[in-house]
Amino acid sequence: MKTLCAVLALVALASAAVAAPITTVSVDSFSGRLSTTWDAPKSIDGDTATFWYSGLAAPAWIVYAFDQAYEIGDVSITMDSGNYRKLSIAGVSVSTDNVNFTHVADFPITITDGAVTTFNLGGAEAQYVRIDGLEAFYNNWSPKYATLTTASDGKFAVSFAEITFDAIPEPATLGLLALGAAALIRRRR
Ligand SMILES: [Ca+2]
Repeated sequence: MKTLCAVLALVALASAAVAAPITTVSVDSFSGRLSTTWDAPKSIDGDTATFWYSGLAAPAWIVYAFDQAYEIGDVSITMDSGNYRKLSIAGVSVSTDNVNFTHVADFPITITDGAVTTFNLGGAEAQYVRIDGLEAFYNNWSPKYATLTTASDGKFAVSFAEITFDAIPEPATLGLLALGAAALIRRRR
């Protein structure tokens, strides 16, 4: 019974540790700059009413930087409301030196006003995460999805309101938690 309790305690601790929001995120660089109203840091200001708009300058891309390298789990993108060009496919790459980027995957993004899309990077190590706008939804003339190569007006642009990143705790952290749990269990005996 005590062993079962110990195992359950460890599982609970490990589960609780999975969601670890990275709060030290900054915009390292980005494409386009149509207006400071839609500047790139607006995508990490915690306000879903403000958004980054890449401007009419293909390709549309943005790089986020953390204070150190993390193993990245969930990434969530919140769509802006009312804008007529929205990111609908995000190409995601990671880097530890901001020079060599490794492509992780392309993720479809829900473009409904205010929609939150969460995808998982599977623990990819990154101090820098690059988002490439591969497809945008346009609803100014006739609604359509356009890619860099299919945009008929040659003015490809994307936008989104917020992005957040979660870190997967390192094994060392989990080890410390396990030691703490073991110590607690021992004290109770
Ligand atoms: Ca915002």
